[in-house]
Amino acid sequence: MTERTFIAIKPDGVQRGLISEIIGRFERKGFKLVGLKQLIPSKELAQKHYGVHKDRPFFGDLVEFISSGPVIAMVWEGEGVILNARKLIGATKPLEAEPGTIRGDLAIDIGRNIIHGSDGSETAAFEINLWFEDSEINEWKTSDYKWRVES
Ligand code: D4T
Repeated sequence: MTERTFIAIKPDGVQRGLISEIIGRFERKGFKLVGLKQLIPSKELAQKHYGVHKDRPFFGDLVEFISSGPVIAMVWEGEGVILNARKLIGATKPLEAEPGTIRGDLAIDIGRNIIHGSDGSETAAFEINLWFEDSEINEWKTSDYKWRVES
């Protein structure tokens, strides 16, 4: 099923110069970028985004970290993109993430795990709506679509 997911390169990924490396993996897989912007998230946005973790001991540090510098916020579209993006990203703890995944290849620490991806369809809808206006998301077709998806 064609669906959309919210992906964010966190401040550590941006500072470490990993934007093109990360975006390239999603592009090469064949997913389509339909929304992209750089912003320094407000504390309020970070708190809403991580609202499910508000009672966890790491919540304060997490909000502080996410709002500490520029983030690349993106919406990616494609067949099964929500679950597949989580596979490309790898486990939350980078030392447990398999080699070949983004976190498995590029990160060490859970508090500096460089990328976020929505974990299900409801979360994806909530997060896309939280980070993007409808007018910031583009409907388009790649010219080589038929070489990626039989249709
Ligand atoms: P995100 O949401 O950032 O893509 O991460 P995950 O979906 O893979 O993992 P999560 O929601 O369980 O954690 C959110 C975020 O909090 C940080 N974190 C998490 C942390 O700093 N310490 C911790 O003990 C946990 C569990 C890392 C990711």
